[in-house]
Amino acid sequence: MVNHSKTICSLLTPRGRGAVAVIALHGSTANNVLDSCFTPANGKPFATQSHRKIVYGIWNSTGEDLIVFRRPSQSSKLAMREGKDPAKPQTTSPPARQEPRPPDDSRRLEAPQTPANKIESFCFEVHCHGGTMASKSILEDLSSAGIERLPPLQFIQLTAADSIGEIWKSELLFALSQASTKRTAEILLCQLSIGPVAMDSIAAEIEGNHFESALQQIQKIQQWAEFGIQLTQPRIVVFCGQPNVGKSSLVNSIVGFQRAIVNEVAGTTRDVVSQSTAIAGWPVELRDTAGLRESENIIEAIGIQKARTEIAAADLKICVFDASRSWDESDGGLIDSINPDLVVLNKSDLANQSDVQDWFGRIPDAIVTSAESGKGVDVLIQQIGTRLTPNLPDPQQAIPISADQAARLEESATILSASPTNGSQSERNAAAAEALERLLKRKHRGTEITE
Ligand SMILES: Nc1nc2c(ncn2[C@@H]2O[C@H](COP(=O)(O)OP(=O)(O)OP(=O)(O)O)[C@@H](O)[C@H]2O)c(=O)[nH]1
Ligand SMILES: [Mg+2]
Repeated sequence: MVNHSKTICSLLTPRGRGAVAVIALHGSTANNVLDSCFTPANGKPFATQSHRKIVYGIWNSTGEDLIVFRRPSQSSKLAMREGKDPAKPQTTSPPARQEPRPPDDSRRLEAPQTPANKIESFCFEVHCHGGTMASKSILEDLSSAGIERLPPLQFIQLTAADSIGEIWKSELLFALSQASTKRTAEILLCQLSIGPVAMDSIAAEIEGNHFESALQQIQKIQQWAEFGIQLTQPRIVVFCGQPNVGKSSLVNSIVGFQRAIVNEVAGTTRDVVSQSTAIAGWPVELRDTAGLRESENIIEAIGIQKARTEIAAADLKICVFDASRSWDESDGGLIDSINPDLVVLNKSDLANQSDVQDWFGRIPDAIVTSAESGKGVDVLIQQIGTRLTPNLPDPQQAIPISADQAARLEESATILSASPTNGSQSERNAAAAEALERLLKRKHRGTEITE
């Protein structure tokens, strides 16, 4: 387990070039490191720069003009809510009188608010040029100064306020920054105003020992796990079938360029050829595979084995046939062994009407295409989109957006449902605390942060 008693940083903007790159720093030494790496135009050390102030200056090692923004840390946010500027020295007030504690069983369960693994200290964002070199140089300087670099999601989770809603929100923001299509970005943006509220409501129900109600709310969200995960993880669509039926040609036709080699020689595709794309606004990875047949050729046999592995793990299996030849018994065997989600009758431009009718008699919902002319490819694309997302959630429905969130809901629900309704108050409090822990994922973050 890593002990982050030191300051951490992360590149928050997604990979690749952009207009601006954002590097966040968090920890007790962040101000000192910035003082040594950056010269602010206003000449003030960072510990005395106001919160939410944009500080213009020069990054010393590269000479780049950039800005640094001081974000309030969680303890600062609390102070600001109370009307104090945490950057300014505060007059100390006498300690509040301690109320006597009620006996254990009658005490209202408190959600764990400030765990030992949080960083409570300086929090900055460096906004520099969006090219890869600018952020790389800054990150190298920070690393030389002893700041540990973390992946963005881990950084965001560790530095988020320690409420379930805030952590949920930080994960949504991260997912939004990684969204690869407009449709998924719109859904994630909408979730920002729904998910955290829903999670806070669940937490309140658990804290109030209303396990039944919390469970119902969790289960409603869990129903959309598969849908939500596909917003951040591309669905895998596998094209399979006998050799030379036009699998690679169809994949090329869908993505709009010659991704896979196409040739009249049967057995052209050997390895699995993947291509990311979007279908109906959903991120999708198309996988073209080797034609399925018995082969003596060792390389081709390995390719066929890989194809079978891909078929077994696919989210959507598309079995392609050559409609220009007659149906035979082996086609039925192939369909039985693959159990495809969609069947495509390709090479329709070469097929005669009676052959096509015969295929249709056996597979009535097959899609007829010609990769050569493009006919029917739009129907195939539309069918893939429909099959991948048969149901859409209500726009106001909170959804888990990652396998990790879905797993946390599941774990929490398991604890709540195992808690006996007639258990003692302290047992129910313990179950509630455990259920909240699971939602927060504090135990599972694998990283301990201390001041
Ligand atoms: N006329 C016609 N030819 C096609 C069509 N689709 C593919 N072809 C041709 O059929 C041959 C095989 O196409 P591929 O896309 O390589 O077929 P494949 O299923 O990927 O073949 P393997 O990789 O060997 O398994 C090529 O010569 C293509 O040009 C089609 O719809 N109509
Ligand atoms: Mg091929």
